[in-house]
Amino acid sequence: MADINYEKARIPGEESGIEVKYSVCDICTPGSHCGLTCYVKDGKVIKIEGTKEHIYNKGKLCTKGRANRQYLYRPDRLLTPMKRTGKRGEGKFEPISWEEAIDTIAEKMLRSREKYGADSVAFYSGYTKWYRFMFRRFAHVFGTQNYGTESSSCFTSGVLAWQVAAKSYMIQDLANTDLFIGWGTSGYFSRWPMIGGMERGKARGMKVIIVDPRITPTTQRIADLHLRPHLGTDGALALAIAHVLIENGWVDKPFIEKYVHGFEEYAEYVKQFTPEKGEELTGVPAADIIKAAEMIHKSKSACITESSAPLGHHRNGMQNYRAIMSLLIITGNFDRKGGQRPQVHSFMEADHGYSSVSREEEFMEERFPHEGKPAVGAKRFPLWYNLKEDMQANDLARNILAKDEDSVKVLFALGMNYRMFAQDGKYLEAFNELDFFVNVDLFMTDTCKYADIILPACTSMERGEFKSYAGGYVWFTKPVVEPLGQSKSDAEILTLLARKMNFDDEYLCGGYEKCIEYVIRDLPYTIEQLKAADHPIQLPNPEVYKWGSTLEKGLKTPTGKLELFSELINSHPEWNLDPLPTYKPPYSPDPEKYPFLLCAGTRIPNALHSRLHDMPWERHMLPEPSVEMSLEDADKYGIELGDDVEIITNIGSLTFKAIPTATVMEGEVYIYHGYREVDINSILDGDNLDPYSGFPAYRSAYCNIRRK
Ligand SMILES: Nc1nc2c(c(=O)[nH]1)N[C@H]1C(S)=C(S)[C@@H](COP(=O)(O)OP(=O)(O)OC[C@H]3O[C@@H](n4cnc5c(=O)[nH]c(N)nc54)[C@H](O)[C@@H]3O)O[C@H]1N2
Ligand SMILES: Nc1nc2c(c(=O)[nH]1)N[C@H]1C(S)=C(S)[C@@H](COP(=O)(O)OP(=O)(O)OC[C@H]3O[C@@H](n4cnc5c(=O)[nH]c(N)nc54)[C@H](O)[C@@H]3O)O[C@H]1N2
Ligand SMILES: [Mo]
Repeated sequence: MADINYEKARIPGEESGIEVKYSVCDICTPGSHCGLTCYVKDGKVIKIEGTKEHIYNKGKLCTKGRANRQYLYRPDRLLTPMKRTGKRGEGKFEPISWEEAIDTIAEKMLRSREKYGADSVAFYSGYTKWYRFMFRRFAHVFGTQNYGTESSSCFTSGVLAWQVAAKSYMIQDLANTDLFIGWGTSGYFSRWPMIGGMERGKARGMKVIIVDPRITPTTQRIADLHLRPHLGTDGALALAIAHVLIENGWVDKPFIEKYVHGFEEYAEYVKQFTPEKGEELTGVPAADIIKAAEMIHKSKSACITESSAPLGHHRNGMQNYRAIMSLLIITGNFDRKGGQRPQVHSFMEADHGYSSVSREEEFMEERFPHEGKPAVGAKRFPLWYNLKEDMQANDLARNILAKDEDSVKVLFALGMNYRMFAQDGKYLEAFNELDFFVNVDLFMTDTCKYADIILPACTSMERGEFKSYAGGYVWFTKPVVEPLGQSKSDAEILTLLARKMNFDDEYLCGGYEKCIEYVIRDLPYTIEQLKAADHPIQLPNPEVYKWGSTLEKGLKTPTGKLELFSELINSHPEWNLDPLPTYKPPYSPDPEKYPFLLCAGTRIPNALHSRLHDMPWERHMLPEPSVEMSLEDADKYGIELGDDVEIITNIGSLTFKAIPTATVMEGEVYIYHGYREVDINSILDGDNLDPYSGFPAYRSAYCNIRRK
């Protein structure tokens, strides 16, 4: 039975005119781009399925991926370049030719560079990542450090936390560990492939601790121990667990002596975080804090999930992250099988078995304008700038509205969605101050309505791109249909502009494939060979990481050791940041007025940020912007399912439909973001940012609730 090729059986005969072609879904993040089997007739995709032969999804697709055909043919797809004819935000545009669009954009950018300097132009990318290696270099060749992305709010906080400690980014070794700590993990909704790893781990006897204020399918089906701290109190929980580990001598002393810097200071600081104090600060019972420490002690190895959002989206997010990761450092679970191991932070090659040096990173760094003015946000978030050297996009609206000599005047964006920012109304105000604004998107979004020129991008099904997957799998996709209307891939748009502006860069002027050749030059395959395949192919000898090799080579931190006490931070007293992973509770503007903790953004299966709310298949699963709250609070306030509930913050108020649920703790409310009609980010405080990372406190904002 296993050998039957069902796909063949499903395909109607040749005379039907239906062709089967293969692509990828790029609705979520690279590395998790699932294979799509597209049935194409008369140049149109008529049906989509998950590709059975694809190494990553093996025939499956999630609720979002299933809707790729609706995504491709959404009625508001942009089909031509357009220029604004009405007021900003009004939505009045007229079509123009590509030639006029590229000429105008190049001229405006060059003129601004000449008049005010290259840093008066900023380049921004929304969630999409496949072109970013080109885009970053593009900004640098233009001459500005002002390149920033949605990663100003996603994932990077954890990367920075590890960089402070180890100078390299680390991820969990889920496949080999004895104890997996899912710290803010609900993979069934946000990262289903990770759930596979957790289920396989359970089957071989791996133990699981999940740290999540809510009850989720993961806490119910997978956790051996479920810890429920209040939102944003994770740092205190980690320090209390560390207290128990140190008090009992459950730490790896030889490892600490050899590899760790600052243990004495850290141990001294941690003394105050007794289990009882931990309970008081987090709500997690002292007995469970002790139990978690015992589980870590009894396991031969332990690792902690890297978190892109739930740990970073707090004013104290990065310090909490550091406190959590310190648990691995003091127990020696670093660069050890089953613990945490180094990984190159790359969108296309990390850990994919063919490069020990990141060519992608090299490609992006090569042209960095070191002599240029420091990027937007450098002064306000110096640690971010020191480690990342990008614009911190959460500072962009402030920068523009300041209207001084440092202000950005021209903004060129690929897929910008202003609603991703806290207090996003400031971004609209800022757009109004710009001399010139270009946005490139698939759809006519509300952000596009503020642009002077809009350019139409195309989806993954209409372009070819290089893909790689863990285990040494590589591929170059082919378009399954022609780009709709006059739309073009983002990479092609960058190439057109690079040529128009006479960039002295053979790669950017040469186009996407030329850039990819640079990145994959160590591969034994050419792009043509990769294109000839229908599915990712495995490299003959994928590289396998040698455990301990990073420690052996020596870390690139100031002391060459794992730093619990950061000498980088210590050497910059003017930053006003703490060298130790100290704890501060989430910030409330007024605890009496705003007694509820608000978490805005915890993932739902049928949406990805702003992308899918406008698609019927996805929208019908949760038609109205809603707020989840505890049954106790619903009772107290007389609120029932479907009632209108007003959410009030220090910035404003909005009305959502109530979903009382037993999964949420008393005193907390949960809302998903990205809706056009009721946008939670419009009432979150845009200055409530983490001073270490610049991340907004989307998940420990404070509010009040009122039944309407
Ligand atoms: N309240 C709250 N806010 C949050 C978060 C949260 O948890 N809570 N999460 C934060 C996080 S982690 C993230 S990652 C961000 C997400 O940040 P966003 O960047 O807002 O993500 P999206 O809405 O998915 O995509 C942005 C735009 O890209 C367009 N797009 C899609 N594909 C392409 C393409 O191929 N080319 C081009 N040019 N455009 C394309 C989409 O149509 C959309 O308009 O939001 C952040 N904001
Ligand atoms: N369906 C869907 N999938 C997505 C996305 C999407 O929008 N929709 N977005 C993608 C992106 S950009 C990202 S960044 C990832 C995020 O992916 P994850 O990090 O997995 O996502 P979340 O669902 O935001 O958070 C996971 C769990 O953390 C809990 N949590 C929230 N706040 C806290 C806290 O303060 N402490 C602790 N310990 N737990 C907390 C939540 O209750 C939730 O159950 O998801 C990706 N996948
Ligand atoms: Mo994200």
